[in-house]
Formats: sequence, C-alpha cells, structure tokens
Amino acid sequence: MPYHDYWRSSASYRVRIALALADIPWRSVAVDLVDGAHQRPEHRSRNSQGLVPVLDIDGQRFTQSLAIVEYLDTTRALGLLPAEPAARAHAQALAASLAVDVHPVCNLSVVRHATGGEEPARTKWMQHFITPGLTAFEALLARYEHNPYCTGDTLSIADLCLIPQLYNAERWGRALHRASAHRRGRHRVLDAPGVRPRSPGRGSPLNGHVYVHGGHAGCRRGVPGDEVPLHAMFQ
Ligand SMILES: N[C@@H](CCC(=O)N[C@@H](CS)C(=O)NCC(=O)O)C(=O)O
Repeated sequence: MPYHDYWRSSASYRVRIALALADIPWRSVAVDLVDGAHQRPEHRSRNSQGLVPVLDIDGQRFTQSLAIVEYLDTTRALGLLPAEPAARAHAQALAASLAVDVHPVCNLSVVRHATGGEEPARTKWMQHFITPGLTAFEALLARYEHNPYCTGDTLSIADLCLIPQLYNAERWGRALHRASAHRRGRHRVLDAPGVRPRSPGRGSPLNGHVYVHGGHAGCRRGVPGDEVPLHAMFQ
C-alpha cells in the first residue's frame, strides 16, 4: 500500500496511527517537504494542494488526513469515532481544535511566509500558536474521564490528533524547556514499526512518550510521577 508521507508531518502521523490500528500494511513513499518535493509536478499530480499525506488504498487515492482517518474508521470499524451523535461531535471538535485550527498556522509554508524561516521568529511563532491550542484542548478534555486516552479506554480521533501535536510541541518547546515526553496508557499501535516520526538518517527524534492519563494530557520528563500538564508545559 503506497503511502505518500513525510516523517515529521503531523497529518501523516495521524494516518500512520490509523493504518497501524487497522493492521493495514503500508509502504512509505517519502515526500521530502524540506527539499520541496511536495511542490513538484510528480506530487502535485497526486494532490493538487501539494500537501502530504496521500494514501492509495482500495483502488482509490485519498488526501486530507481527517478524511482518511474517518474513511479507515468507517471501512475497518476502528472505533475512532463514537456512533452517538453528540459524543461524535465532541470527539470531532477535539480533533478539529488541533488539526483544523492549530496545525495549518504551524505548517512549513505558512511559517516560512510569516517569519522568513528565521530564528528566533520561527520558534516564537510556533509556540505562540501551539501553547494556547494545547491549553484549549486540555480544557475540552474536562468533560471526559481519561481512561487512559482522551475520550475513554481506547484511542479515538482526538488521540490521533493529539499525539502528533505533542510530538510537534516537544519539537518546538524543546528550545525553552527541553521537555521530553512520556506516555502512560501505552497502546501497541503507537510502537508499531513506522508509526512514530523517524528521521530516515538519524532514528527517532523522540526520547520519551506522550501521556494522556489521570485528568490531563501532557508530557513527562524523567522518572514516573514527573508529569507536566499541557497548560504548564510551555509557559
Ligand atoms: N488538512 C491537511 C493538511 C496537510 C498538511 O498541511 N500537510 C503538511 C505536512 S503536516 C504539508 O504538506 N506541508 C507542506 C507545506 O506547508 O508546504 C491534512 O490534514 O491532510
């Protein structure tokens, strides 16, 4: 199954988790965003938006990570979205708060356009949007018992958006806090081969794991008990 993705792309990461949950074998066809491969005709012919990911599956080509996740959820009964309409809308709102509202302004092309790709403006830009986005997400989690995932005892579409966003937050927050992350409530798919961001040359950039547990989603450095909730991570 060819999957056109980029290792650091949050949108690609969401779909990798869904593919692992569905036990669908896939082969990464890397589209190097830093090299500009996504803008070339070869990739534009796959996705006129010039974005990743693009998934070829079931004889069709799909773009837009949330649409792909929902397609896999429906066709493979992954249980990522509740059937009950109100619960479904709440789970979708959690997902959209990150994927629709935070993610686009932190996209490579947007950040380059806004900051010229220069530091420290680039990192400041990222933190400016990621911090309130995660704080709001955490407030939205208040309606749920975390057991141990965002909306209950199994991964949901909200987790599929949160996990890449926390990876991204760690990446940009590290300059200030050197926060590594630790996830409790581990799920086998998150450790499945190829799911986590993995630099082709240097291995995984993640030292730790995301956790979503005990009333908070967040990150942890060091020993158990060291949790830092989202709202405290990037102040
Ligand atoms: N809404 C799209 C967003 C896709 C997207 O923005 N992908 C990023 C990588 S995470 C990308 O291709 N960025 C290229 C750029 O900014 O030029 C989705 O969820 O699939």
